Amino acid sequence: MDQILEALAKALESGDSEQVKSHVKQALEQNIPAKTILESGLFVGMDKIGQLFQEGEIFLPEVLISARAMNHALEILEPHLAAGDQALSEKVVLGTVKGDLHDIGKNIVAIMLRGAGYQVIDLGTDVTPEKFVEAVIENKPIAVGLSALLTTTMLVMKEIVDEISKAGLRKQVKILVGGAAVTLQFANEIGADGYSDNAYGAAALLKTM
Ligand code: B1M
Repeated sequence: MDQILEALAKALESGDSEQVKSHVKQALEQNIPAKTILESGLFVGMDKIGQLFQEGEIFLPEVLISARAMNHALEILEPHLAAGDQALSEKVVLGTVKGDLHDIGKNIVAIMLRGAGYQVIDLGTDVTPEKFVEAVIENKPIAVGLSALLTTTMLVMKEIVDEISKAGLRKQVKILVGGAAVTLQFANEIGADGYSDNAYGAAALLKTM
């Protein structure tokens, strides 16, 4: 098991989509749980990419290529990650905030929420506060999920909470925040209802709200 996950992390690090897809399939054939493949293979590779990028060993194009390979891997893993239990009619509006293009974590959160039975309205990346407000009015979700990976863009989360309040919609929706830069303390400071540092926690937390 360790060998295949190690090979998967390495393939992701080198941005080799074909190898990544093949290793993910092999790992599933070996009955390695999807959650383990994600956490002990793909996340390990992605963390290494982040480290190399920070040290100036690799540059944005390489990061982007690995991110694409990660999204291919997620497509294969999605049916195995999402248990797809009872279909709830409740909706969740989800997006990466304005100025931020990171969507891998947000996509995993979407998979876990769908798996928990929520209907996810995924607004994508670089989503303005106005778009979040429009989506709440249009879809009447029970919750809004905000993702941000940058210390600069996490500040937009406060703008979104404020815009939702100004539109008189705050009591209608729970606001859940997450992403590498975000902390529980920050979530409390901006008046969000919940914070999770991972996608599984996000779905579980919503169930308790
Ligand atoms: Co960027 N990037 N990046 N990047 N990138 C980081 C975040 C960085 C930490 C890298 C580094 O320097 N070590 C750094 C941020 C520094 C900071 O602000 N503190 C950084 C930077 C600086 C940048 C640029 C500014 C670089 C530049 O242009 N000079 C630029 C910004 C572009 C923009 O957004 N405007 C940029 C660009 C990119 C790419 C486009 C090349 C690419 C993104 C591609 C894509 O997403 N489609 C990219 C990538 C891939 C990364 C790293 C390497 C990996 C991010 C990732 O996908 N992680 C990242 C380094 C790192 O994080 N180690 C880095 C895997 C993912 C599963 O984790 O997203 O944290 P994460 O999601 C987790 C949890 O956080 C949580 O659940 C997920 C799964 O468990 N979660 C939630 C996420 N959202 C949630 C929402 C919730 C609840 C939980 O509730 C709603």
